Amino acid sequence: MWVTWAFTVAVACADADRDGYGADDCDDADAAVSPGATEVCNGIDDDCDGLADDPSAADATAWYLDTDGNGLGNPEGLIRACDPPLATVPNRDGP
Ligand SMILES: [Ca+2]
Ligand SMILES: [Ca+2]
Ligand SMILES: [Ca+2]
Ligand SMILES: [Ca+2]
Repeated sequence: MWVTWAFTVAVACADADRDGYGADDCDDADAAVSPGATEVCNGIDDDCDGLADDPSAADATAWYLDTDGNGLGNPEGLIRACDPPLATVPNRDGP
């Protein structure tokens, strides 16, 4: 009897938000956050890789390094990020 009770409690604690992830869920209070979730730009670490809004985010934007400061980025200086990195612009020189 005790064993059954302990097992039930353990399972409940292992996946409180019922998203299918237990001990490896970095936010067990939010079903939208789990190692199987997609990273999106929202200020939180959706996919539990330790980085919030990392460049792999599904809706990250392309930014271009503007090394000469003319307001147009270098096409080779492409950076994907949620927020504009330092010295980058959302447009680029050339084609
Ligand atoms: Ca969970
Ligand atoms: Ca979760
Ligand atoms: Ca992440
Ligand atoms: Ca995020």
